[in-house]
Amino acid sequence: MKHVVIGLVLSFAIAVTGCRRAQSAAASSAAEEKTYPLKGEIVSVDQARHVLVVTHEDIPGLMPGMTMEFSVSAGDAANAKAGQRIRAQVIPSKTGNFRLEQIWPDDETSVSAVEAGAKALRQDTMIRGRGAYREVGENMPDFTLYDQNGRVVQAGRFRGKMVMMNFIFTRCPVANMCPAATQKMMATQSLARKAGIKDVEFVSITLDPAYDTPGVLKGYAAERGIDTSNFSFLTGPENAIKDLLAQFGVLEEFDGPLLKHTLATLLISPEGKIIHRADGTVWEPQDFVAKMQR
Ligand SMILES: [Cu+2]
Repeated sequence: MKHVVIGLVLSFAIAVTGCRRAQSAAASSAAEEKTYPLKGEIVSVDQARHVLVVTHEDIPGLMPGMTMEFSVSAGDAANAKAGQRIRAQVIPSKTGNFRLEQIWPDDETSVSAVEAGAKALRQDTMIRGRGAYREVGENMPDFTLYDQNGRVVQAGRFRGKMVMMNFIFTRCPVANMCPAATQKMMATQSLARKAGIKDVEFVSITLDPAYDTPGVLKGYAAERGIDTSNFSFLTGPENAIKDLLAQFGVLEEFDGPLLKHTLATLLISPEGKIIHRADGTVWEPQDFVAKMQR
């Protein structure tokens, strides 16, 4: 255990220079804009214009409840369906246009499943205490998160399949950290397919759930042309992500606006056991494929 801790600290020190979440001009100007929490139901979706018609509850300080149009990102538009309940942040513009960001599913079934999952994970992490970190040979922790489509995904869904898992965030601006990790996951997915390996799933969990909503992850995958038939991007409540990172041994630390983190890439057996782990950026897609073939 001691060796593991030292190993992690070392790789953290090496990787610390890596990934920094710099605030772009757009992000910082967005941060200065006043936002208002919204709860409502999607009435219709205009995919071409990226516009949702939403019936929303009263928004104190902004407007009473009504049915109106909001512009959204491409990823949020792609996920939206009439009849969905959502919560989001409204950003009014001076031109009288209203934008929705931070869109999350808000139907009772999804919310209670994800909350129950986060609570169970919290308890499990507390009970494990200093032994929260799961080494190779242990089972992966249970989790309930949202995928990039806004669907609830539980760890159990991957039983019977191998899972290659890593941790990234979409705003990571450092080319050799998260962007490179995503490229290598894609390369592994393609190599595994060419090698005829079936029953393998690729999973990237966000380190930055405050920004990475299902719609943001959807946009991230779409912009990169990622084949999401067996590659999902997961997000969820901040406390659940924090507990998962502790259990998977991924270190993360905010230094002002900068998010510094380590990288870990894991292979999980069809029975849910962690069978291989690569820390940092130095691993080869073909090594993971070779391990999948065993
Ligand atoms: Cu990164």
